[in-house]
Amino acid sequence: MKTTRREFIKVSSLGLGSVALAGGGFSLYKLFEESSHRGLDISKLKRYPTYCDVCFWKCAGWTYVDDNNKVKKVTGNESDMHCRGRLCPRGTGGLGMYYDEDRLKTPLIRIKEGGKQTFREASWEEALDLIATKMKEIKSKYGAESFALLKHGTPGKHFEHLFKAFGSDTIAEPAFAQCRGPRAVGFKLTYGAAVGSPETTDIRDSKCLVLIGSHIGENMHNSQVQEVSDAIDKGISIITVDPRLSTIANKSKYWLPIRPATDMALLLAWMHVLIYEELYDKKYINKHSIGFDQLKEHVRKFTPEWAYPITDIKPKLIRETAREMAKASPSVLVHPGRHVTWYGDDTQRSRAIAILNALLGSWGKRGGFYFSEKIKVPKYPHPHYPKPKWKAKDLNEQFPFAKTGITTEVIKASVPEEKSKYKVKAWMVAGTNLTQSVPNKKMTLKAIESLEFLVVVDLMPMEITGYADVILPECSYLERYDMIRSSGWRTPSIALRMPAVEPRFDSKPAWWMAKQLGDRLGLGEYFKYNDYSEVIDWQLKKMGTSLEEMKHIGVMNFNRRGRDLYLKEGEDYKFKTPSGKIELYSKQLEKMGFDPMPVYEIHNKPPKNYYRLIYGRAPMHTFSKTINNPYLNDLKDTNSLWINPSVAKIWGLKYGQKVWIKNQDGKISDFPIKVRITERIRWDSVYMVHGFGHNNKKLTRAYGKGASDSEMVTKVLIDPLMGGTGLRGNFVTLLLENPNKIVES
Ligand SMILES: Nc1nc2c(c(=O)[nH]1)N[C@H]1C(S)=C(S)[C@@H](COP(=O)(O)OP(=O)(O)OC[C@H]3O[C@@H](n4cnc5c(=O)[nH]c(N)nc54)[C@H](O)[C@@H]3O)O[C@H]1N2
Ligand SMILES: Nc1nc2c(c(=O)[nH]1)N[C@H]1C(S)=C(S)[C@@H](COP(=O)(O)OP(=O)(O)OC[C@H]3O[C@@H](n4cnc5c(=O)[nH]c(N)nc54)[C@H](O)[C@@H]3O)O[C@H]1N2
Ligand code: SF4
Ligand SMILES: [Mo]
Repeated sequence: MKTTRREFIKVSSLGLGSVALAGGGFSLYKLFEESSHRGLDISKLKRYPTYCDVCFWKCAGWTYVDDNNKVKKVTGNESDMHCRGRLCPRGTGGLGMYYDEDRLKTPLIRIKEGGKQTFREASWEEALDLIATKMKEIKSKYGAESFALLKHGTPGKHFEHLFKAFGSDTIAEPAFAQCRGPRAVGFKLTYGAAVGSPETTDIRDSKCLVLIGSHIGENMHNSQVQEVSDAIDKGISIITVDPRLSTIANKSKYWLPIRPATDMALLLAWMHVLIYEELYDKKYINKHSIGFDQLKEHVRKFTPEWAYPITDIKPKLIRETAREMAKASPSVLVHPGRHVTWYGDDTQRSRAIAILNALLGSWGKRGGFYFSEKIKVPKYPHPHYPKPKWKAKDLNEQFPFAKTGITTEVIKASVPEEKSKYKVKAWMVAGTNLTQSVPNKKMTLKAIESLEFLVVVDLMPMEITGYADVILPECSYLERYDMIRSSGWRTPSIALRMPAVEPRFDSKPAWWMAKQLGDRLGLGEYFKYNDYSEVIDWQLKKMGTSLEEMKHIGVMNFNRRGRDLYLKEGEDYKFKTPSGKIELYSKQLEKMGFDPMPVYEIHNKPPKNYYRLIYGRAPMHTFSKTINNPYLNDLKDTNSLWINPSVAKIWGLKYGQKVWIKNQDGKISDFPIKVRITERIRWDSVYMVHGFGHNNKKLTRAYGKGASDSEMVTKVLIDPLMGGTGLRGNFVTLLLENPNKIVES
């Protein structure tokens, strides 16, 4: 690996330089892919199909291995629509997940030694026996339901099967209430359908793309970035609304540096212009929607002049951008965003985005939103799951539109003093670093303290593993089979992930752990296979292919069998809403006592000397999980705090100076963060990339590098519709001296 690593360092400095020059992840992308291929003759290598696990876009690719079974590189699969033959910088750096020497190497069990707690190495037999015993014990004491599964990604899916067989559907993941839940609910309420993942956004053929915060290019979802890049070449007009000049804002025709937390006012003003200037798609609205008259009345007073003092966006610019969208209609996309849990009124903001798209006639239209199609993977036979007495979603009673588990509600149900309908006593955590990804860490730690048992399945010694009773080391995605990836897309497609090499150390795949536990719990009927490849082969044969064939091609694309990609001229279409129409006015919301049409809510402003903490992605990292990756860490090993020059002047800050941050509740960052003084951020906000500031020393590259935005999120703005946890209601001030030192002296 030595030579590859040396080459990587060279590449990384090159890549970073180019980002600085071109101001964006778009160029980094190309460079990274090209340079990582340099000097390696792949024709001599064996290759195995996989789909990437560095983020959840799941790009299909190939893992290349030499004659000594050394993994040499991962590349994109040419036939795959998620990646179109090219992995993003993170995907290319996925090798680092395999090669990271800090990886968990063996099962670990917490013990007490001389009055102190520590972990000791254990055999798989011992660790699995202990977990199975605890699962049985918890089940007989409190019922299987009180053993919760908190998960994210593919490992979680295998344990989901185990938990359901065991009798627990107390299952939740941060992808809902901390990520795209409000979007799913907002679009479902309006169109009867969600935009899914990958999103059904037809960026490729769009003439105008409106991005509300969504920072594509830093948010590096592969084919989406490529489609934007192509659309830019074709002259797409982009309107970016962001308090920060993001990479994409820099490439946009319009950048609207909005005052944070006021997007709803802008959305309403845009609707006002479209309706009162009669720019909306009348035919589409008449044919497909209900509630237009109410909407028209509702937005009458929301003029651009009304929105100006709220948003800081000039009326002329609001009108001009609304006209720009109308000009492109229906090939226009107001992007629904993805991480949308911002200010607690997020489902309503998503509704506003959905309604704006309806006014532009873009749902079901080329260049707007297309109808995706997916292939169902046949279920491998197993007995019915037992019916649990209660499920995670029963903890959500006060959130009528949450149809799935909410991580924070499961956590709350684990704290004895907190009110909740049912109680949770034990957790399995798989593939989620809860203390970094779920806000209000204090509550999470309180829950953990009260648990009778905690198992963590992870690849790395992340923060969450430090709290476990038992740690199970999963092998990386390059070393394992997983479920078939079936994607809803313009055309259906499937992809295979298979091991390219044996697992390093004493790590194992999640499917194997789930089966072993199932067998120990007397649930063998649910796991009637010796190797997961048998399940995959069975499923693939039912789908008209086989494991053998998929090993050669990696990806199979199918023809569409269902409806057309777009609505035809004059087509009658029944939306899956109660009325069968696009619901501009929502009776469903009204019935439950919520605003049937989105309204603007005033959110707190920063107190004096405090700034709103906003955060986002860096193109070369995924959340907290890649910070220790040797290759990606080479590209970016710390984050910085973006501060406007006028603010820097008040504080007398110099570029690169280290500061500590303190939030409105007195929470101080564990580590200092370097200041980046830039006009690219508004004066009322500071910005940082999420995922840094690791405090587990076992992460040798990531420990103590940069600060954690998650630690600062102590105030959570809950979405009353679906329990989403708005994370952007926190304000920070700066500490120029080391506060920890002051305490010590
Ligand atoms: N490289 C990389 N790419 C990723 C990921 C990753 O970890 N790394 N994660 C993936 C996942 S799971 C998700 S959910 C997506 C998230 O990606 P997005 O949905 O694009 O992210 P957001 O966090 O919603 O948006 C961040 C942007 O919002 C701006 N912003 C902050 N406050 C406001 C505001 O009040 N109004 C407006 N208009 N803008 C505001 C910030 O300045 C920043 O530019 O990214 C995906 N892509
Ligand atoms: N403050 C703040 N909070 C956020 C966000 C934010 O931007 N700021 N973003 C939110 C969003 S959009 C999302 S989607 C969530 C993401 O939340 P998470 O998915 O929890 O993200 P990570 O913190 O990266 O945790 C992933 C965990 O999976 C482990 N892992 C990696 N590979 C494997 C594997 O192969 N097997 C197993 N078993 N484990 C593995 C990693 O080591 C890590 O511990 O966070 C949300 N929370
Ligand atoms: S977008 Fe990048 S990190 Fe995500 S799956 Fe694709 S290649 Fe991997
Ligand atoms: Mo997310």
